[in-house]
Amino acid sequence: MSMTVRRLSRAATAGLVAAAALTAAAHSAEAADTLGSAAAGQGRYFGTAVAANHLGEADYAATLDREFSSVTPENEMKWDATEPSRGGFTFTSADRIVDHAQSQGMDVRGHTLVWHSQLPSWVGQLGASDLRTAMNDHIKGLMGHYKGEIHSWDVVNEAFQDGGSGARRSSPFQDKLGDGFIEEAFRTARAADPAAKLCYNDYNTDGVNAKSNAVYNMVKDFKSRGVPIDCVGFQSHFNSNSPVPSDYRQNLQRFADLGVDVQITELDIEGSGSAQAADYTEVVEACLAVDRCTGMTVWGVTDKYSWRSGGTPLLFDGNYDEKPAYDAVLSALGGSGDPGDPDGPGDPGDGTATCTATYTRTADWNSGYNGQVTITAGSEPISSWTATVTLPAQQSVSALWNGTPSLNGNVMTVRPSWNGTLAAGASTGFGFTVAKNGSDAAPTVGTCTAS
Ligand code: G2I
Repeated sequence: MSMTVRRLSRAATAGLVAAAALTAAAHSAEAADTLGSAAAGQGRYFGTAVAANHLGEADYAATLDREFSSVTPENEMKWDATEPSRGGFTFTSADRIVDHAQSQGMDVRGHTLVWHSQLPSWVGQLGASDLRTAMNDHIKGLMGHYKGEIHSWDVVNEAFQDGGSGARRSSPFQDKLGDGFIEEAFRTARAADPAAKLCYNDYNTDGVNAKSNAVYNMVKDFKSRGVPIDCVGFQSHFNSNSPVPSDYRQNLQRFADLGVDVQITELDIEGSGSAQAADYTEVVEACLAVDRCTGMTVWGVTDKYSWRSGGTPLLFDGNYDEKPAYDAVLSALGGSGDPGDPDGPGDPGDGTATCTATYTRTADWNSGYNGQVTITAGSEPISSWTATVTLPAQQSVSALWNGTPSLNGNVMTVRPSWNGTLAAGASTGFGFTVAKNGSDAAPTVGTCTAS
């Protein structure tokens, strides 16, 4: 009973907030975009993980409320938090997040129903038949409490092993119930809340590899047998050991082609400055390039509360200031920044447009070689760039592509052809073929200038 009352009052509140937001938007056509509004313009949500115990911090709540359109409780919906003893459900912290989100008109992602980690010890002590019942009861209890209030649930999280085997990870569920536990969890989940999208979620599945192949085969099998699955979550925790894979978009697309939505569920990228911004741009562009990529969630609001302490992997620094990565994401989403913010995107001509140019030899043969210059925008979007390439005296250029060259002796000044406009941190490049004429020396690339 009390659940129904809660739900009705939540729906009513959300409706009022949405109406207020529309009015505000109508009156402030010149206001800066936010991550949420820019993503909405692309038909996507832009979310963040949230911890209930930070909601009382004014800057945290203000940043959350301003920027994001979806929230995922970072820990509060996990099994240890919601059913610490068998049948003893507690939703206090999770309710706090859901109530907060709804009061701001944000959607909620549910994370997570069945996972080997953050599992109370009583679960691991059950025999197979009891465990099966407990798993289904947990799904019904948790999903039932939030029925109709969660846009997507991570039904099963991280059930596959890392490494090349593509095997299932050992867990009480896998070890006692066998491979069928995943399918059973999805069937139970569908019945518990038919309105929620049901996702399988994992990490190190972001590119094409043995682990993602195993998940892919499972999803394909589920779709062919009518097991209810709607989406696959790609956690996307990146750093220098685990960079954004070059086949990220292709991997998202192949899952989408199976007939499921894909979502970027726990995005964070260690690093800083323009390199981090460029990586974020790549991720956002990959999602936008895949029709069924319905939204992105970063794994936290601010660097200071990230689980990767020290890795500064998020979009806001510890003072809640927007990082270059923020500008890059906003810009990649097609949003424009605050005209009063000198470091925001959409401020061309503010004198801070920068770029870098790096050279690599991409092909080599006896009499010639191909060179490639990569142009990367700094922390501001740019609308044009200029790079110079000085060739060793004997050499001459016989072809150039993706740029407009003008030659002065052996100095070649290259400007964009079609590729002048770059988001903050984004890259393009031009290539050229050189006749060596007896000299194998490398050309020198001068400073890149941008406007
Ligand atoms: O590990 C990163 C993520 C990988 N994918 C699944 C996610 O659920 C997972 O999130 C992290 C949270 O960000 C951390 O906050 O999951 C961790 C646990 O596996 C969370 O850390 C735990 C700490 O280990 C506990 O000591 C702490 O009590 O957070 C708990 C609540 O603050």
